[in-house]
Amino acid sequence: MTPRANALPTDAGELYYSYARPADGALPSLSRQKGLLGIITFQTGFVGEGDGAKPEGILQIPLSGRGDDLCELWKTTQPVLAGTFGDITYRCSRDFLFGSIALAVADLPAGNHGLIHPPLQNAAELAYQQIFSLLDRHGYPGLLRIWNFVPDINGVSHGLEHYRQFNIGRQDAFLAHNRLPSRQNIPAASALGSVDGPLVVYFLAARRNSVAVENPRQISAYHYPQEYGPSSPTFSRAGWVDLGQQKILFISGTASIIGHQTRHGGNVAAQARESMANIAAVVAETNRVAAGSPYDLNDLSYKVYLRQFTDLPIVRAELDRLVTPKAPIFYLQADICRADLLVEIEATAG
Ligand code: 3EB
Repeated sequence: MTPRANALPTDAGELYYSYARPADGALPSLSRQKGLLGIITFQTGFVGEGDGAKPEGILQIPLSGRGDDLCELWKTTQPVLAGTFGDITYRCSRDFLFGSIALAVADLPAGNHGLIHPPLQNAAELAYQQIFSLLDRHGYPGLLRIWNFVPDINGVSHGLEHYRQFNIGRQDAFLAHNRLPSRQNIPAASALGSVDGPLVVYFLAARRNSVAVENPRQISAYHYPQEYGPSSPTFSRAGWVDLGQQKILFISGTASIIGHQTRHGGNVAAQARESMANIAAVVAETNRVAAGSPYDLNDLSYKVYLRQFTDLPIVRAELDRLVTPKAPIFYLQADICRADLLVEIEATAG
């Protein structure tokens, strides 16, 4: 039997994620476990060992530090090798690659025309160019999921908001690597604001593409009109991947947007409900297009990013009404890519 186009071999390694709260000082030992692809911590402060070294495999995202003291772990069942490629640090198994890149954001001359690109455009283009070069070089073309942390995301320089600068550079890199003609090449993503520091991007890739899923209640982000910036954001609403025994659903950061417009400005409870209605629509769409057992909201693990961390009780009350208490929900403070958005929710199942 010939394998389906999006299926990995049936003996493919499996991919596991979890949100864990390591005991004080236990993070370094977690980073030494077998099959570890990556650990992400969102806490500020020291995560190293006695000698001051930060253990390999731990990525620290420069957020405000307000939020659940959890880390995100990605593991596989296969042996893992570590490497670097340009500014990227990665770990890979036969079937998967987890990587991260942190690029200082500076006014640098870009391209060979002596033009100065806005700093976040520059950094995004360089980061994504390096990511695609690595994936092409090592044969993991399927970018399954990507998380973007843009410093001062709603700040403005060179007359353009940092997020809008970022979108230009990101789209240019997709175009340069010929990744836009097929909409199946567009990954699920989240984009949040970090405190001042580098642009940080982390990602999961595989030997094959996931199936991109869009949301019928929303215009595809890559078709947003120019009122949101000169280049549209390059991400899909979700990606579903068939690994043989295992199927994984990655739902992108999801906000209170209908069509292309923000809804419920200033009302975080209504924004949380609308975001969950969008996630429910993406789940329904996945169930329609993907050949697997149907998902529902109770099958998902969630990460919730709040612009104002004091909104936590309001948002938690909304989610607790919609999702089983057994579902892992991880709350973090971060700025959101549109200045009028108060909450963004991402979800994963598998
Ligand atoms: C939106 O739907 C909300 O630019 O990669 C969510 C997830 C959002 C990913 C991105 C942006 C991104 O437009 C914002």
